[in-house]
Amino acid sequence: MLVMGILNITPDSFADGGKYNNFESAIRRGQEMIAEGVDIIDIGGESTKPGAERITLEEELERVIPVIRELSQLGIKISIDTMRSEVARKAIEAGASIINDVSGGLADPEMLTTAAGLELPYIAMHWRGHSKDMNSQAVYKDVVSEVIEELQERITASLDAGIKKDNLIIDPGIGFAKDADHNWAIIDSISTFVDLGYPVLVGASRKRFLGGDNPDLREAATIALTQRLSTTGIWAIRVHSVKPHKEVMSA
Ligand code: PMM
Repeated sequence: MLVMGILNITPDSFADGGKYNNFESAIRRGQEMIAEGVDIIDIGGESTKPGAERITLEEELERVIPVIRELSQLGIKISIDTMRSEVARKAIEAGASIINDVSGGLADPEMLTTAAGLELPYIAMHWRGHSKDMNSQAVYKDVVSEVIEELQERITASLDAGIKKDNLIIDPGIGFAKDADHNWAIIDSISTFVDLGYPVLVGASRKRFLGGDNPDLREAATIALTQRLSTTGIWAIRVHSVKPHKEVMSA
């Protein structure tokens, strides 16, 4: 199982907002993660926490591109966490090699064809709408089968747009239009997602359902979850801290 380290260059992400909000601190954090053995660094400029407002394209590019350019020179694999095809394209030019789209192609009609044209891995996450109103969309009769069904639609759309099967990665979207019970139901059934035949990424790190109002206090639960997921056949976890996850995986 690979470890994808989170680098949010945002003033307001729920767990690390503001910590790496300038070029120097972002590069320092990237270097730290590399020293700790991270496999992929996921760089994002737009917060997707519940209720977050969108930022402009220009703002997103200004935040992520210089950091991608610098860190990619250190030889680390970089994914760009964006819903915008233009950001994806420029991030790839700057040195990123994976597109991580939390909207699974739903936010930008150009995203899937852009990803297909770039011929690089594309992560399609389960998503029901922008952060501003996603909590009201956390309504399911059977969360696992509905998320699987909606992800299947994104898989079909991705393949139809020309993304190669070997380049497609799926993510159940923990915390996106899902309450705590929904998240736990998905985690309990993660093998159903693995059985779809695509690499599975899980991003649960420090999210609210892991307990407590202070995201830093959710770290112990995140590490325990990594240990649990490490035997399920998923491809990667997306986490804020790297070393403790590496350690618990090899314990
Ligand atoms: N979660 C967040 C942002 N990007 N990408 C993927 N693929 N999966 C996730 O679960 C995911 C993501 C929000 O969390 P953050 O604010 O800690 O980055």
